[in-house]
Amino acid sequence: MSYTQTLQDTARALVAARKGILAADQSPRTIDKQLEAIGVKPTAEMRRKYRQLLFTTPNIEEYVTGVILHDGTIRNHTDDGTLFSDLLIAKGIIPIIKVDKGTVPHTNFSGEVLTQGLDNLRDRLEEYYNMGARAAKWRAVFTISEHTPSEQNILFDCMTLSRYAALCQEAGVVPIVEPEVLFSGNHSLERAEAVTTQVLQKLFEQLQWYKIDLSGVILKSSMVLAGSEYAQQTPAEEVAQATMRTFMNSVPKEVPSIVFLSGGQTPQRATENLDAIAELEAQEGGFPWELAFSFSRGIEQPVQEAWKGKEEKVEEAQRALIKRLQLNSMADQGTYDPSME
Ligand code: 5MM
Repeated sequence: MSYTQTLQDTARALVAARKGILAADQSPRTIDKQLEAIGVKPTAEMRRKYRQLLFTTPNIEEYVTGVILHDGTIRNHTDDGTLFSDLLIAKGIIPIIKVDKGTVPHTNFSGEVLTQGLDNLRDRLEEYYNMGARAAKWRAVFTISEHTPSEQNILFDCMTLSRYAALCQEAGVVPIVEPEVLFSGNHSLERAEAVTTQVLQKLFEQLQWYKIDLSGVILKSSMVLAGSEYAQQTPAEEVAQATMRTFMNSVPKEVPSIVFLSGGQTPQRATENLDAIAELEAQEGGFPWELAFSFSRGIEQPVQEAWKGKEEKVEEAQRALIKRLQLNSMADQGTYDPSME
């Protein structure tokens, strides 16, 4: 690969209007569970076939600016021997590499996890850059309960995200920082907003303290909504208001863009909430950041259900992918309607 871009160019390119980022970076453990759920025996070959189905979808580049890949996937090939990263670049899609190594229990803090993966990260980023990656992703995970997240958990993960961001920028790679506040739980909307605000304020305090260039960072965030087990589920308009209020209270304007994870919401609900955010943006006359989708389950669930590992269903699954991307593209502009489902 021989293309280069500045951090700011890459960050801008990743949130082009009407497009989003496909998060196809499930770890082998997660994708295997997803394959088993659709009746497919989980093997390295079926994981490869599934990613090939996604990345060879005709016209995917009309809706997708970047694809997040796991280490195993960026090294993988199509049937004709083309590296997945080269295939994406040829379509004008930026390969993004997930560089965290997942979570481990936070010793002395029951129910909490820390994200690991800083070992050898400088060398790994250099290798990924040479493979065409121009952005990376690191996900920290926060669980809301009566006693969590603890201040210690938030601080440690935000410091780690800052170190990751510094190494990325040094390597010419845009850090996508993903502090995911989990949707699962029985917390209220107010609690979700308070926790997300606390996490984001600490994150940006740490990023600035470690001298990260915020103009070359993308935030990947949860939407702010009551927990999945909470009796009163949050309507889309309230999700939009709470989410944007949270960002206004915590995300500096120098950050060029914010992308959303779907977090276990149904694909339709994630799209409806994205649409409500875009409608609010139009009413308010704009927000300081470009906003876009970066869903995994919210895009891929219908694709997996259509495919079920069957060769003869590949085209149908690709149509399901394009449909979900089109709906999210419309939601990104505030022109989605549930009747389009
Ligand atoms: C694809 O899921 C990513 C992480 O997977 P592992 O847990 O297997 O490491 C995840 O980081 C993803 O990129 C984002 O969180 C968005 O995923 P959802 O499904 O929430 O949109």
